Amino acid sequence: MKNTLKATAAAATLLYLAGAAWAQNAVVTIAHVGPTSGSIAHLGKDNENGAILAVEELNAAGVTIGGKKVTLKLMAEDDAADPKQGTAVAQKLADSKVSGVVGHMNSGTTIPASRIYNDANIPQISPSATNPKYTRQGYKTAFRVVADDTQLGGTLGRYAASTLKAKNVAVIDDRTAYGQGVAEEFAKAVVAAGGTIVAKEFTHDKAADFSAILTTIKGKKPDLVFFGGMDAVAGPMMRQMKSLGLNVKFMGGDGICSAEFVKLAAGAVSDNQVFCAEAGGIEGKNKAALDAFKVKFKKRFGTDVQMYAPYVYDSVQLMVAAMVKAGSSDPVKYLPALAATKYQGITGPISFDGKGDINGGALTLRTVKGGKLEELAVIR
Ligand code: ABU
Repeated sequence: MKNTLKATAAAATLLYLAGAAWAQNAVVTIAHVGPTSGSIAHLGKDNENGAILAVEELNAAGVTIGGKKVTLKLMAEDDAADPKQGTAVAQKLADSKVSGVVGHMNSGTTIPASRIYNDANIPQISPSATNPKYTRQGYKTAFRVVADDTQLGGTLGRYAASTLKAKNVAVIDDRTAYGQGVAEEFAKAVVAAGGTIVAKEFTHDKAADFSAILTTIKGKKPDLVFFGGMDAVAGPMMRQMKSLGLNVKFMGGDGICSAEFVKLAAGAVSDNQVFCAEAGGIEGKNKAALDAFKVKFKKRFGTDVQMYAPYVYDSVQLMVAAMVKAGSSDPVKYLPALAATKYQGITGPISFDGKGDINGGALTLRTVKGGKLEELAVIR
């Protein structure tokens, strides 16, 4: 009995102390949304970790908004890369009146969620959704810090036809907003550069057996296969291509440009057979900050950056910088400062055009060599 009373008193003291600390600082809630469950959870978690690191560092450095010290709180949500779950999460965040949202990761969740954030006047920055439609809906709350699929698909299509000299090209997509969009842009660019699309097939984002479509494609004798989709599907697809003897060049957008793809496709990839592009890029001396981030990230989470964690980190940082500049975390007050952002991030300079897209977005073209992704060029 005595011990129970003691424990209760200790807990009450702790709660009182925590409450006192909390009371000193106003709490500003920023949300992050990505698929932290399902087949691309490794990418969702990568993004979420970028947000965690930014919030931890900002809180450690101290954030003052409108003359008041604030504590940032991260509300991290899982949309499982599912459009329905994405809108349910967006509604939850709108009801919670978060100050801003960084996410979602996928175009298929980002686009439907963006209507909910716009209706609730909550600023949203996507660090990785590349379907152009996201910023073409006229929403003042929608921002993107990476290049879009017009740039990605277009650049890859031109590279396939002009540099790799692919004449006959097969295209597969996973029927998601991202996969379908990037594949269409790629095919348009191939044709414009003089190539021929000899096959157009589709699968879905949870598929594991591609033998039927790959057999059809093999019969069309392509010299390159493009896949619009994510690494979790592309890895096994590459292995099945090898099993079928379809040993041609393989290309994809940012969705396959990860260490996870290389791991999943291990043993099926020859040097200079695979080409992909990340929807961002940085060169020269500006790279030092990104390299330092990667070291810090590994130390904090014990894992390497997969893909877009640095873009999430920058998104959180620049969102908070806009609040500081506006002297308010009220979206109505800081949204103009966000739209007018001129931010030097670890991923490069970030400012937005009238649609909310990054000005001068770059791409990093990569190939797989010696079992590792290797940079070929940064293209603007
Ligand atoms: N950009 C590739 C991954 C995210 C998406 O756009 O669906």
